[in-house]
Amino acid sequence: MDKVINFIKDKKLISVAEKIFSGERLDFDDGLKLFESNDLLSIGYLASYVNEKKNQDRVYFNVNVHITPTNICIGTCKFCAFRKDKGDEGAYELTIEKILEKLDSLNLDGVTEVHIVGGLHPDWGYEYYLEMVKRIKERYPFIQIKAFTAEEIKYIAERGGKSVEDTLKEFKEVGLSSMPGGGGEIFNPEVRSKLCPEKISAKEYLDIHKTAHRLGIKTNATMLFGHVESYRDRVEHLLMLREAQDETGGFQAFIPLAFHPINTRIEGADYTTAVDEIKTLAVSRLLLDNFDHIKAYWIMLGEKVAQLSLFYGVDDLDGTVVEEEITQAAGAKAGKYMPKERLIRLIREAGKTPVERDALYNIINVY
Ligand code: V47
Repeated sequence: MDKVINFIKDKKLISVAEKIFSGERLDFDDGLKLFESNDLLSIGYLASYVNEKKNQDRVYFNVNVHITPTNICIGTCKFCAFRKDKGDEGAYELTIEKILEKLDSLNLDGVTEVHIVGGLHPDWGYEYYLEMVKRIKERYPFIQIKAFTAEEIKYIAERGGKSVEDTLKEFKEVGLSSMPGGGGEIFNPEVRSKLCPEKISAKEYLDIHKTAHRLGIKTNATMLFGHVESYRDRVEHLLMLREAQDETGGFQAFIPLAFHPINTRIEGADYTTAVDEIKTLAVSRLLLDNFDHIKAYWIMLGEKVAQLSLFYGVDDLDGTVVEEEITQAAGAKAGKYMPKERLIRLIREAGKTPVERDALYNIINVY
């Protein structure tokens, strides 16, 4: 490893590299040094070293579709370009019949996951959401339902006058397979109150995920980056996730979400850059030593950065993603759909082995 250490240009990273090579856990200061460094190749080398120990040359991907049942939302998150009030132009709400029709209209051949998130609709009750999951599962028993952020679960539970635990138990019974990581944003309370003052706190987000884990429901975690947060906020966010994962082990993947500025209400906001995106993915790989998977969401990163990230600690590409709406509203440039063959090619040309997985990381095929 001495030879490798000689190649590290940013000498502040040497002590971090030594910890990584000796298997020692990184701390807050290490995380900050990594984010503050522009020695992207060294950070990438380290992240790749850690990833290859965990995942060898495998890169996971999935064949999935997104359904967003409504954009009407009582929340007012400033980064969200998707939300509408009832009666606004472009506001929509899908009945369960319409959701099923929409799914019927998509080519579901080989689809293993439906990803469902949407607004907090002022009129929808507990039973509506439960029925939605039940009817989708009845119609497509072969598709795993990854649905509802922690924020939505809390809202649904409140609508039904139930605890989060009872709600999750009931949703699991009717077909909920796992939960997405949306709503993580940035945990720091000051930043959170600037971005989304009405949203559940970091503690609530983590408690809901931990409750799901204890009930055998796997979840993902996210961090929305590139708006008004600092590197310190990012490190704090990642270390809070690592601590929660130490407790339950129920997180499957971490997904850094690159902020998109169009139609949002964040002053002076701009798109993230490739360097910041790649660095954030790599540092996430290094700090989250207890997460198996770091996922590049190509819808937000673009196909090219997502592919390059496979050299910087990423082992998971989500996914074929038909019908994504949230990023489209905020100025997505990447497109809406990626054929499976293209995902396989992106992974192969990075010299890695494409592994198709379902929502629970069961292996469907190795290419
Ligand atoms: O919670 C909202 C984010 C999330 C913007 O768990 C924005 O497998 C960028 O969580 N720019 C929803 N991001 C998406 C999400 C997700 C996506 C893919 C996979 C998984 C998973 C989860 O999108 C929201 C919010 O954090 N978001 N507005 C925006 N302007």
